[in-house]
Amino acid sequence: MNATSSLLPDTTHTQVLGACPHDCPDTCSMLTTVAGGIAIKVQGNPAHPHTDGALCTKVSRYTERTYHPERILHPLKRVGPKGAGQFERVSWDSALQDIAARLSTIARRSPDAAQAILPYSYAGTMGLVQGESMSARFFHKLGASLLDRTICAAAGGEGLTHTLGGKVGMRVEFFAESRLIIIWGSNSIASNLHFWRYAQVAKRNGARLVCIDPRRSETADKCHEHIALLPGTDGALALALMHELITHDWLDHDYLARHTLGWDLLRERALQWPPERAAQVCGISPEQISALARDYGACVASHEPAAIRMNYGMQRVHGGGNAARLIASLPALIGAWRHRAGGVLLSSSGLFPVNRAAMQRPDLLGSRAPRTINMSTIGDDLLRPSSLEFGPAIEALIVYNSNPVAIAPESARVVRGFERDDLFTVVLEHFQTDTADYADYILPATTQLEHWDVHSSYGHTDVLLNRAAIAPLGEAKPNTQVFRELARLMGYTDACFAEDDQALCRRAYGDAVNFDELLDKGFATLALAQAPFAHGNFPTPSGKCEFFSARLAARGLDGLPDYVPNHEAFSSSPLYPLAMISPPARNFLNSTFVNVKSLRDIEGEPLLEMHAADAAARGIQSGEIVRVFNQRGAYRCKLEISKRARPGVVNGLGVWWRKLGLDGTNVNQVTSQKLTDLGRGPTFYDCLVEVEKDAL
Ligand SMILES: Nc1nc2c(c(=O)[nH]1)N[C@H]1C(S)=C(S)[C@@H](COP(=O)(O)OP(=O)(O)OC[C@H]3O[C@@H](n4cnc5c(=O)[nH]c(N)nc54)[C@H](O)[C@@H]3O)O[C@H]1N2
Ligand SMILES: Nc1nc2c(c(=O)[nH]1)N[C@H]1C(S)=C(S)[C@@H](COP(=O)(O)OP(=O)(O)OC[C@H]3O[C@@H](n4cnc5c(=O)[nH]c(N)nc54)[C@H](O)[C@@H]3O)O[C@H]1N2
Ligand SMILES: [Mo]
Repeated sequence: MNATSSLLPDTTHTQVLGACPHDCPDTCSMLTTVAGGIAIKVQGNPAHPHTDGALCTKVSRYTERTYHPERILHPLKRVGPKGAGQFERVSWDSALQDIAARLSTIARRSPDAAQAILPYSYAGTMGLVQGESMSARFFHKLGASLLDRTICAAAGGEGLTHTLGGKVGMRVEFFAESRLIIIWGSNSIASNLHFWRYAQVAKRNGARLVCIDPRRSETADKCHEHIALLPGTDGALALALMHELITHDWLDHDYLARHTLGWDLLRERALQWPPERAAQVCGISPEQISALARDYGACVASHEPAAIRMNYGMQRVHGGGNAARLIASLPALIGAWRHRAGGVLLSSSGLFPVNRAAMQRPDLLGSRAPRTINMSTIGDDLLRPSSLEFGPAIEALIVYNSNPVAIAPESARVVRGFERDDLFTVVLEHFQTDTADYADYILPATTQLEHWDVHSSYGHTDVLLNRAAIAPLGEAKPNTQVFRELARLMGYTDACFAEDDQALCRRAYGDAVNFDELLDKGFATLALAQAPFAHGNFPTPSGKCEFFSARLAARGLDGLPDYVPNHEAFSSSPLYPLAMISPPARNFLNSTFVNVKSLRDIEGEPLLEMHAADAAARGIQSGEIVRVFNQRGAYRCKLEISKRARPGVVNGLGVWWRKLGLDGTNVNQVTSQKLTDLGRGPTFYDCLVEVEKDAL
C-alpha cells in the first residue's frame, strides 16, 4: 500500500466468518460484512448446510444490537441505591483493583471462605471460550462456590442420559427423510428454525407432522395434527402410546430383545395406561392418542422411519425428567433407530469431544471441594444466612452471560436477594439489564463480532469458529480478558492464565477437530455414524437403551420412568385455577434482544394469550390490561383472546426485561423455585395463576 492510498477512506468490504453465539439449537454459521472497520451486515453462511444462508429475524439485527446507543462501553460503578440504575464512569484499573481486593478479603478469611463468592453464568454466549474457560479457571483457582447450570435443560438432559446414555440422538439433517415427525414440546419455527427447514422437506415428500404442545404455536399451525395436552402430562401420553403399541403388537421384538434393558418391567407399567386413562390426565381425547399410536406403530410393518424432535419445552415441569425418559424410550419399541431418519433428538451436545477439563481446569481446585449452588434457586440461596448445612452466606456474586433478575424463577425473591446491601455484585454485560441495575460494578463485555470463539451445537453436529470481525467498541473487553486481568491482580501466576483467546479456541477440541479446516471454512462436521444406534451401542453402562436404570435405582429413585404429576397440578387450587406456561416470544432470545427497538416493536407489549371461554368467565376482553397473579406475586400484561391458548391454560410470553414491561415486572414474578424430578431443574411451566382485569 502506498502513502496516498492509506490516507483514503477504506471502502473495501471484507466478509468475516463467524458463528451465532446464542442459546439456540441451530448454532448458525454467520458472515459479517465489514467496511472501514465497521460491521455493516450479518447474514447466514450459504456454504454451511444447516444454516443454508438464512439467519433468524433476531440475529439479522445483530449489528443494531452491537452498535446500540445504550451499549455499555466503559466500566461503571454504582452511585445510587441498588436497583436504581445510577452509575458513574470509572477506569478499568480502579474497577478491577477494587474487585480483586474485595474478593481477596473474603477468600483470605479461612481456607474455604472463598465459597462465599459465587459465579453466576449461563449461555448468553454459547462459545466455549467466552462461555466457561478463563472464568472457570479463575473461580477454580479462587475456590469459589461451584454453580449447577440447571436453568434450561437439566431435567431433560438427565432423563436422556439415564435412557440413551447421554445428550445424543439422531442427526438433524436426516429428519428430511423421515415419514412421520412428532414435534414434542418444541415451537420449532420460533426456536429451532433450521430443523424446521428439514421437516419441511420431509413434509413436501409426504411425511406426516404431529405437534404435541399445550399451545397452538406457529409450528402447531403448520403440522397435520396438533395434540394440545395439558402442561406436564407428556409422561402419561407416552405411557398410553406404549400401551397401544403393546396391545396391537406394533413392536420390533428383535430390537427390544437385543438392544434394550428392562422391557418386561416397562411393559407392565405401560399396560396400566389405556388411552382413556391418559386422555383424562392430558385433557385430550382417547382417539387422538390411539390415532398417534397407530401412525407411529405402522412404521414397524412398513419399515419406514419415524422420528421425534423433542425439545426442552416439555421438561420445565415437575415430571420433566421422567417424561423425557419415557419419550426417549419410544423409538426402541418400534425399532426406529434402525434407520438414520428414525429415533429421537433432544440434544446433540454430548456428541462433541470438547476438552472441558483443559479449558476449565478443575484441577486448580487442588484438594478443595467447594459446595455447589443451584442457579435455579438463586432467589432463595441469596437470602440464606450462613449455616452448617448451607455453608457461608453468599457475599459476592460475579454475573456474566446471564440476566438472572429477569430470567430466574420467583423474581420477588431474586430481587430481594440482589437488593441486599451486604452483597457485592459484579456484572459483565453488553447492556444495563435488570441484573446490571443491582451491580456494584458493571464491566463492558465484547459481543460476538468483537472476539474470537469456538462453538459446539445442541441441534446439529458441526463445530463452528467465530473470528473477531471488528475491534472491541469503546473500552469493552472479552470475558476471558477480564478474568485474565483479575487473576493477575490476585497474584495467580499459573501459566494457564496467560493463554490467549486464539490458543483457547485451538485447545477446545485439541486434535479431535482439524483447526485449519475451521479457520478456512468456519465449520467442521464431526465424523459420526449415520444411524448411531441401529445395532444398539448406546453410551449407557449396559450399552442398551435403558428403560430400567440401575443408576437411578441405586440413588433410591424409581429405576423405571413413570408419569409424575405437576407440583401445581391443573385445577388443584381453587384460588389459582389456570395453568400458565411462559414460552419465549419469537423475536426475543430469552431476555436478550428485548432492548432492541425494532424487535420489541414487533412484539408490542408483554402478552397473555387466553382461550375465549376463560376470558368470558372473567369478563375480560382482548387488548385490556390484566393482572396475572398467585401466592408468589403479580405482573401486568396485555390480554389477547387467542386460539393459541387451550381452555384452562394461559400462555404468558417471555422473557421481557422487567423495566421494559408494564410495571417493572415480568412472567417470572409468578413462577416458582420448585425443582424437577431429575436434574434439579426449574419448573417454569408448572405454575398455577389467576387472571383479572387490572384495577389501575
Ligand atoms: N425465538 C427464540 N428462540 C429460542 C429461544 C427464545 O427465547 N426465542 N430460546 C432458546 C433456548 S434457551 C431454548 S432452551 C430453546 C427453547 O426452545 P424449546 O426447547 O422448543 O422450548 P420452549 O420454547 O420452552 O417450548 C417449546 C414449546 O413447548 C411447549 N410446552 C410448554 N409446556 C409444555 C408441556 O408440558 N408439554 C409439551 N409437550 N409442550 C410444552 C410450549 O408451548 C412451546 O411451544 O430455544 C432456543 N431458541
Ligand atoms: N418464565 C420463563 N423463564 C425462563 C425461560 C422460560 O421459558 N420462561 N427460559 C429459561 C431458559 S430455557 C434459559 S436458557 C434461561 C436463559 O437465561 P440467560 O442465560 O440469563 O439468558 P438471557 O436472558 O439471554 O441473558 C443472557 C445475557 O448475557 C449477555 N451476554 C451475551 N453475550 C455475552 C458475552 O459475551 N459476555 C457477557 N459478559 N455477557 C454476554 C446478554 O447481553 C444477556 O443479557 O432463561 C430461563 N428463564
Ligand atoms: Mo434454554
